[in-house]
Order: sequence, then C-alpha cells, then structure tokens
Amino acid sequence: VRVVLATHNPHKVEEFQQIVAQARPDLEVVGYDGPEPVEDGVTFAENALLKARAAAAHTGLPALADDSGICVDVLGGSPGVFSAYWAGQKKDAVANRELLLDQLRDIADPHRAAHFTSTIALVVPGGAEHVVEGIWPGRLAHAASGDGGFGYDPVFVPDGQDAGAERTVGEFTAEEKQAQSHRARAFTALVALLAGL
Ligand code: ITT
Repeated sequence: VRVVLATHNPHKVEEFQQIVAQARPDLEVVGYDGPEPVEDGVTFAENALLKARAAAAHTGLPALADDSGICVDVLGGSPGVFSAYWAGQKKDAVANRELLLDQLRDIADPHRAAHFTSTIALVVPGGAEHVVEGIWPGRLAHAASGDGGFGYDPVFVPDGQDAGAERTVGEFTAEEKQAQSHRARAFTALVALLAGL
C-alpha cells in the first residue's frame, strides 16, 4: 500500500519512516512536494486535514499529514498551533525555543508542565477522512540541552524518567524518541485505520 506524507518538514519525514518501519513495514510512504495549503486552521485537526486533503487531491493517493506542537500549561496551551513560528514567520527553531524559555523565566511555575501533541489526518481520495491524536506529557527544561531531534526537543523533558537522570528529548537517541513520542502514539492509533487500506 502506498500513502503520501503531506509534509515539507524533513525531520517529520525521517521520524515517520522510522515509525512506519517498526509498525507497518509493508506500507510505502512517499514524500510530497506539491502545493501547500495556507494553514489557517485554529486547531491541530483543522490544519492536519487541510494538508492531507491538498496532498490527496494533488496525488490521488491516500494522504497522511501531521500537525503538531508544544503546549505549555501555564501559558494556557501556547505555543500550540503556533509552535512552528512562535518567534516569527521564519520558523527558526532556536529563536522559538529561546523565546519560550524567556516567557517562562518570570512566571512562578515550579511544575513547568507541558506536552507535545501530534494530530495526524488520513484522507482517502473520494473516501473517508480520519483524525487521530497522540500526546507526550512532560515539562519544559530550564535551558536547552542536546542536539538530537528538532524543534523544541532540546527544551522538553518527558515524564516517566528516573529521578535525577532526566534528559531532554534532544539528548534521546532517535530510537528512544520514536519508541514513545507523540507522533509514534498518534501513529499507533492510526494503524487500525490503515488496516482498511
Ligand atoms: P509541515 O506543516 O510541512 O508538516 P511544520 O514544521 O511547519 O511542517 P507544523 O505546522 O505541524 O509543521 O509545526 C510543528 C512545529 O511544532 C514544529 O515546527 C516544531 O517547532 C514543533 N514540533 C512538532 N513536533 C515536534 C517534535 O517531535 N519535536 C520538537 N518539536 C516539535
């Protein structure tokens, strides 16, 4: 089965390839370089559907799209859908995460609770549309560390680690990240839906 992955983010492509190789090795995921819609949805689901519909219409293939971001509790869920360009339209990952750390610096919040979210839309041309979500709970670090992954990985500390030995996702191996990330969790929810393809 072939599906097109409607993203222009090479990190997402790489992560999906690793996740799919584990969960559905028979699935052939092809890249997408066609037209991108304006992502003007106000929810992850709306944006994921916009991207998947555009790719399905352009290629005639079942299309997957991921809309994702980091949500910080004390900021009411921001950056949320604005994660990619939190510090401006340039999508500068370092500027984005430094701004976020700055914004938390003067807020008294000992927990710094946050989560990554990945919302994946599956659109079958002339057929069904599905949306699934994966959440990765954790907290915001006080400073960036590690250079693995992308985006906010160096400032996100996932829950469930041994006390005293906690690392940011930037310090995780790709295998560790892909075993438990928001994107992997969303994909797990998608596997049953892909079975129908
Ligand atoms: P496409 O729309 O082409 O897929 P994009 O990077 O613009 O690429 P989004 O609009 O979904 O995608 O923005 C998601 C942003 O959220 C991304 O640029 C990162 O800043 C952040 N993000 C999402 N998943 C992440 C992850 O696994 N690790 C770190 N940051 C992540």
